[in-house]
Amino acid sequence: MSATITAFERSPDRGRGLARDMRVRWALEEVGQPYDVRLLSFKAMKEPAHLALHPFGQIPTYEEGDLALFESGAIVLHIAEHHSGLLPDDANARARAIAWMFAALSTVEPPIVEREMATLTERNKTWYDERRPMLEGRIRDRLDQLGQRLGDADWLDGGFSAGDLIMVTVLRRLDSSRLLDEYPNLSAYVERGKARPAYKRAFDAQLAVFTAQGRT
Ligand code: GTB
Repeated sequence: MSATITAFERSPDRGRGLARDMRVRWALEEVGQPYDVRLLSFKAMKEPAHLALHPFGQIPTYEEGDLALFESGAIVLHIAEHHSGLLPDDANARARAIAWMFAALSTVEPPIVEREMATLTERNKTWYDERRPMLEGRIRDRLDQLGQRLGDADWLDGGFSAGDLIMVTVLRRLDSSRLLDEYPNLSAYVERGKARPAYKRAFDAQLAVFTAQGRT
C-alpha cells in the first residue's frame, strides 16, 4: 500500500524544494517506495480534517494504512526504519545516524530558522540591523563545528544515511544567504546530496506542483 503525504498546494518557496515535504519525498525515493501526495491550501491545513492528522495544522503528514504521522523527522525515521537504504545495519552506526538526524533538526536548524524568521518579519524593525550579526554568528558557530566534523569526508558518518538526508535539507535553507559559501566542504556536501538520483526525483516532483499551476 502506497503512503500518502501532504504538501503545499501553493508552496511559498515557488518550487525551490525548501518546504519540509521535500525531505519526506527524498526519503521515499531513496528507499524506492511509491507515494501519493495530497495538496493542501493554507485554509485546508487549519480545518478539522487536517488538524486530526497534524495538531499544528502544518505539512507534511504521512498516512500509511492505519498509521498517521506528523513531523518530518519522525516521518523520515519511520521510513528509514522500515526500508533498507537509509540506516546502517550495525546497531551503533544506526544510533549515530539517528543522532545526526536529531542534530540537524534540533541543533543546526533552529538558528537557521530564527534568522529566516527575522528576515521575514523584522526586516523593518529598528533593531534588525543590530540583531542580524548575532543571528548569523549563531549559524556560523554551528557551520564551523559541522564543517570541522565533516572534514573531507563525503558524509557525516560512513555511508549516506537519513542523518545526511535531513542535514542536507536543513543546510539548503541557507540557499538565499551567502553563508554556506564560506564553508567549501559543506557546500560540496550539499551538492553531493543534491546530485543523488533520489534527491532529483523528489525535487522534480515538488517542482511539478508549482509548474502545473503555470506560475513562474
Ligand atoms: N517541525 C515540523 C516538521 O519538521 O514537520 C515543521 C513543519 C512546518 O514548519 N511546516 C510548514 C507549514 O506547514 C511548511 S515547511 N507551514 C504552514 C503553517 O504553519 O501554517 C516550512 C517552510 C515554509 C516555507 C518555506 N519557503 O517558502 O521557503 C520553507 C519552509
